[in-house]
Amino acid sequence: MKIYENKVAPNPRRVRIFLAEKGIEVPMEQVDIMKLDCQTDEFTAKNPMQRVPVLELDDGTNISESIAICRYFEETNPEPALFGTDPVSKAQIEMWNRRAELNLLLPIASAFRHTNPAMAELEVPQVQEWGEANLPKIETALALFDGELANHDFIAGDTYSVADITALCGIDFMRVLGRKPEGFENIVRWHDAMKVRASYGA
Ligand SMILES: N[C@@H](CCC(=O)N[C@@H](CS)C(=O)NCC(=O)O)C(=O)O
Repeated sequence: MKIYENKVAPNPRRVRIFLAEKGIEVPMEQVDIMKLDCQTDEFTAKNPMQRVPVLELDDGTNISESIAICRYFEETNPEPALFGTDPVSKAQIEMWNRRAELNLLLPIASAFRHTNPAMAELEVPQVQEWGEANLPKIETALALFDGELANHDFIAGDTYSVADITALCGIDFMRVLGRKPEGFENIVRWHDAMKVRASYGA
């Protein structure tokens, strides 16, 4: 078993933090995104989406999409449960994880990939206006998460979950836009709590 990943990219970090929370160790192989190593024939055979992370099982099965990799490890190592424990918590975590992915991480990534000249080779076509159009979407999502965190310690209620991991990796990745979570006091409080978890540095 091995995970193809990249140490500075936000999606592979979701998997690293998830594994750290579970106490699972998996060998990692770095893929140089900026050298277009996700686009080689060899890598494309593992993931036709040409993205990291990819989990390669011992029988040669390849699993990509961060959340799918996390779900695999949730099944093999159920404790601590990070996808919920009962119908309601599972649905709430799914709901908030999707919001963190689609409404927060994706606009952050799109703003970066479409506005930064260094990403032009990776994001084709690179549309500056689309990148800029994503900036207000990020603020809307931050307000949504801040409002939720006014009532709960964690993104999806009162228990740490995969939704916290996705939101954290999105919010930390705002660094590429020069944006910190300042201005949203509940997010700052939650972020401070995330930073002291042992998994934060994974
Ligand atoms: N939906 C995928 C997204 C993966 C993704 O966008 N990975 C980025 C790094 S964060 C990547 O591999 N980029 C390589 C490229 O654009 O060529 C997931 O959840 O894992």
